[in-house]
Amino acid sequence: MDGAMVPYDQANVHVLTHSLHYGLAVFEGLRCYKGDNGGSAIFRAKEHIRRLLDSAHILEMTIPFGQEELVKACADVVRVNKFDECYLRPIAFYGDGEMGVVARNNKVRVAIAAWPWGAYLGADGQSQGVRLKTASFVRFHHNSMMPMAKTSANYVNSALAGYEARKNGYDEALLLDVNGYVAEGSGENFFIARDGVVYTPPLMSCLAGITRDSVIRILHDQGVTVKEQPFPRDLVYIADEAFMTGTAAEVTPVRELDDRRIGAGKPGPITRKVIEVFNAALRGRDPRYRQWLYSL
Ligand code: PPE
Repeated sequence: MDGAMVPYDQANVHVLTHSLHYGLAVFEGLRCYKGDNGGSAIFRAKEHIRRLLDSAHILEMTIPFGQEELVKACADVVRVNKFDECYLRPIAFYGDGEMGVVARNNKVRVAIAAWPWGAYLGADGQSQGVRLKTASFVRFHHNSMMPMAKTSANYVNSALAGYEARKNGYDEALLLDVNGYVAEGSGENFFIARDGVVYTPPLMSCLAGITRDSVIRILHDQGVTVKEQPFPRDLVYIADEAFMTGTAAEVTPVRELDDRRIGAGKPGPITRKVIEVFNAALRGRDPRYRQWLYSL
């Protein structure tokens, strides 16, 4: 925290922490995996920290550490906790001092936490596929919030949609953009496959997911055509396959949207192949993707 290693009980902030009140914080989520060779590695650490710095740039927030220092700090946090697998959460936020929405002189604080985190959408969901509901809340336009920045404030929209879906008995929400096209899940990017072609929404109204990028690369390497283009919810209803991607969710198959079964209602061949190659990449089994691993 702020450059020093501190025990959990001392990693505290004041209740007047500016970002707690106004949501001006940027964060990341990374996973560290134990490789087949016995050593652990953080998946695409540099890319995640780059996105953290990009998110801060969008907010005009100056993080007092560089990319290399932050990547190294992530590795240190895993090491001192003696984890071989975990989730990592770097966050940068304005500390206490001045109050008021536009106060900008408070110190920018940076913390990195780590904890073990299992299947984000449940173990059954990860193996059998999850059930989604189209959210009544629309994913915000780039001129009201900044979907490309991973800001804490953006997650109010995600939480509203995510709670709504779960309260109604679904596993997760699918949010549409202001034009009515599919945007993303509350914490995941979204893909469908139809007739062997994979579609995912372009980088409009959604986060530039690092898992999304990894999966697109994997699909290209498998010779599968990936089209980054807008599509509506009814194309999802008639898709052969669907899946969500995210650091927490990894690659999670989707078996239903709005009570319509997608394809055979179970993980399809393209989804299963992506999961297989992705898992091999995470654990250092596939030499093509070794440069994605930051070894501890
Ligand atoms: N969209 C959103 C809105 C999102 O929050 C995430 C990650 C993604 C897409 C996928 O991005 P990436 O992780 O780079 O592939 N969501 C994070 C937060 C989850 C949470 O509940 O906290 C995550 O997966 O770490």
